Amino acid sequence: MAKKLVIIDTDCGIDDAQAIMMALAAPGIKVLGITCVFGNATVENVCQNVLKVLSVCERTEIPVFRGSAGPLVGASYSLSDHFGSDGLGDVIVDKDPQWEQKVQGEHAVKAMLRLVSENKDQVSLVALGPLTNLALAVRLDPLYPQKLKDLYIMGGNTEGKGNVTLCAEFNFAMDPESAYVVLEEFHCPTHIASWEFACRNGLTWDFFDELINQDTPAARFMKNITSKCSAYSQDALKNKRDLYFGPCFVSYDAYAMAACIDNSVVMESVNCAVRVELQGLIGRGMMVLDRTNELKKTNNASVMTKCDVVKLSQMLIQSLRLPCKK
Ligand SMILES: [Ca+2]
Repeated sequence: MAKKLVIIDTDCGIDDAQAIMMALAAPGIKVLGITCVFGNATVENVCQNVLKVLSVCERTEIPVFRGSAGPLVGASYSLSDHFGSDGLGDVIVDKDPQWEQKVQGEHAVKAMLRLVSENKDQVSLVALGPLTNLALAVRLDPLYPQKLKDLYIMGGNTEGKGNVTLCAEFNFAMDPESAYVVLEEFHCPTHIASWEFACRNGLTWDFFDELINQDTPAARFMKNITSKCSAYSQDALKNKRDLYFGPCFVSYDAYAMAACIDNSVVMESVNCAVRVELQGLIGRGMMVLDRTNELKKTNNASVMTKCDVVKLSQMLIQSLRLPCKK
């Protein structure tokens, strides 16, 4: 069977690392390239993080491209230290001094355009960070979205619950204009794993312990990068997620990746137009669902609402059994 072709656009924090490993472990997936964007860390750190993940999984043949270092407009918010200042929990001591030579010379946005032109209608794009690279891609080639097979986004919110601001989810809040451009102009099948969707389909901390205590290089790596990270400290009072949804283990980006690998992991979704609020004192960056077609938009998105958590758990377990021969 032909493999599904995937480009991963990432701001490689810990959950991105998990999602990338999920793609690497999936027998039906071929990763054409990984494009980097600022977000959980600087784009330079993100590139290093992706290279590190590929090295742990022994998949260094996959090309890595450096992309946008900041949002389209202004400086939206300072970089998050949710996953540590380097994005991977500030525990990696053996940083690769040669990392820059291992990043491709081609810019991430150009690579996104080229890889899709070479494989028209066959590529699934999985966006796990701020959407800056995607917005630039559609500016350079307005027909770019039509050349994609489909688009999977981790980002946005459906209930007005924010995690970095009162009403906005991190990836959209970091670059609201880019999120707006993508939701308006990517007229391809679009699947969104929102923040609330991930939180409402969280897993137990017992499962997390089982996941990271597997005896494999990838699991040991995941155990190491989560070991000193407050996001994995199980302290119920630490963040808004636990306040709103109760304590649970949530690997955000894994939800979008799981849906791309096997769409049956999505048990229910809402199909409607979506838009990002760009103004407002407290609403900037918030995603709005247009269930009654007030906006008269011609493109809809499939907004995930219910996840098959058993299937997701199996995919997560499998993803940390790397490296393996495909
Ligand atoms: Ca991410």
